[in-house]
Amino acid sequence: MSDIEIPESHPRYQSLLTRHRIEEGVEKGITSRQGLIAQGRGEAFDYLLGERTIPSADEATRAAAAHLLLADHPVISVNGNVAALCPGEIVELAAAVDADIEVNLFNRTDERMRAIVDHLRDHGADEVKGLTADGRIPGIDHERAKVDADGIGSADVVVVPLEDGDRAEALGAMDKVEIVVDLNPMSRSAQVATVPIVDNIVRAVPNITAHARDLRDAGATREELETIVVEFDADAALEAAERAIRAGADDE
Ligand code: PTJ
Repeated sequence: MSDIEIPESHPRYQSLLTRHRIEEGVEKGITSRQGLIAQGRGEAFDYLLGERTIPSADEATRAAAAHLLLADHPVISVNGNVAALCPGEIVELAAAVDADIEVNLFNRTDERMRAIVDHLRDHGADEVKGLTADGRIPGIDHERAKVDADGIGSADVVVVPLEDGDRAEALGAMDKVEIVVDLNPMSRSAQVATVPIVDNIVRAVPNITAHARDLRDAGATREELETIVVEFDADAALEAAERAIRAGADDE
């Protein structure tokens, strides 16, 4: 990831770096132009959250790590924004929890699919799924329905960052465990997620990896992981995030 010409001590460094990555993603044909708008929407929520991981998001991230360690076939879904913002971190997470990576796009074109697959390979991914597209998610009539049968099609746990709501709903209807990363706790995808992580993707992905490594290094048993999963309360996490955002707005 190329750097920007401002010092890391700049108070808006992270935010400016994130913008730069998205802009560069559009220039490279990885991110859609709609992705710029989605990023702007996310930034507004992040600003109100204080651009930090709130405690309820950290708890959700730990529950996500436990789900991924328990999974038989976990898959991380990647779109144009995720590929631009944290490609190396996605590859690291996949390695930490033995997950597949699959590209799945709302604005799907062959060129963007290939550009994203190549970009992820440049960041260390061995295999990237999504180009075969021999499976379909029932109940969706747009390009996001297209999945690999041996990828998202047969996954038991799917990480779906920055998603629009209807695929999130359809994956839930297929009885898959869904880990959603979305800065808007009121979005449909966050609302239907098994585990909603209300945090910026650039913080959430490395944080899931760190929790997964900690749990593994501590020798967590299946029973202990299952307890973390069962004790996680998605509604409470969404309420806590909404409260934090409203408090941030009141402070302005
Ligand atoms: O690459 P494609 O073609 O698959 O298209 C991807 C986008 C993101 C353009 C598409 O999925 C889309 O339009 O998404 P939405 O409906 O705008 O939803 C994106 C959600 O992600 C919104 O709720 C944003 O608040 C949230 N979001 C944006 N940036 C971030 C974020 N959440 C976490 N981290 C971010 N950096």
